[in-house]
This record gives sequence, C-alpha cells and structure tokens, in this order.
Amino acid sequence: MEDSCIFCKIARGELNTRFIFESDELVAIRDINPQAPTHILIIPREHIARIDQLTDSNSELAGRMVLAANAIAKQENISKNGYRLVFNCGPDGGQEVDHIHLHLFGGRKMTWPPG
Ligand code: DGP
Repeated sequence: MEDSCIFCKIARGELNTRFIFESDELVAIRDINPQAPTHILIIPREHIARIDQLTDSNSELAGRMVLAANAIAKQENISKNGYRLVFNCGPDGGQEVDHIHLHLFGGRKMTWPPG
C-alpha cells in the first residue's frame, strides 16, 4: 500500500470509484480517459509498481488478472468480436501510473502496430 498512489486509493474505495468487478485481490474500473468504446483497467489491490517487479509469488495474481479481463469482456459483450489486453511497463512502454494494471480495450477494431 502506498499512500500517494492513486490506484491504491481507488482500490481502498477512498475515491468512490465504481467497481465493475471486485475480488479479494483485484478491482476493475472504467478508464478515466477511454481509448476505445470499452476501456477497463484491472488493478490488483496490492501495490506493485511495474510488471517487471512481478515474481514467482505473483504468478497466480497475474493469471487471475487475465482471467478477470476475459470474464469482464464477456460481461461487456465484446468477447465474440475480440478485444485487446495491454500491460504498459515503464516510460517507453507508456506507463503513467506506477501501480500495475491491465488495460482491456474493445468495442472497435484495434490497429497494429500500436502507437
Ligand atoms: P498507463 O499509461 O498504462 O499507466 O495507464 C494509466 C491509465 O489510468 C490511463 O489510461 C488513465 C487511467 N487513470 C489515471 N488516473 C485515473 C483515475 O483516477 N481514475 C480512472 N478511472 N482512471 C485513471
């Protein structure tokens, strides 16, 4: 837990952000600056700054983030047409919030290569 971390505050319920999914270890929220019709962030309650800080002890957590994203995609009706999952890591990866989160994008055709 980091006092100054916005996603720790959100996960603790301090900002009254609506959770579209929650479990003991994860919350999911709609991105404040959506880049697709559906843009959801899957966030662990535990503060881990970057995905390159994950260890073997976090492997189940990382797997459950992906499974949660799949379940949310079904709930959001974007599963059939497909969707994109993204972890940004560090400055070159485009990471702005130093608390790991999985982006779920859907509801439009994604382009490649990414920007
Ligand atoms: P990244 O660049 O991968 O670190 O993505 C951070 C995302 O978090 C970015 O798309 C905007 C979103 N975000 C930042 N602050 C907030 C917030 O307070 N509420 C919500 N819902 N999303 C936020």
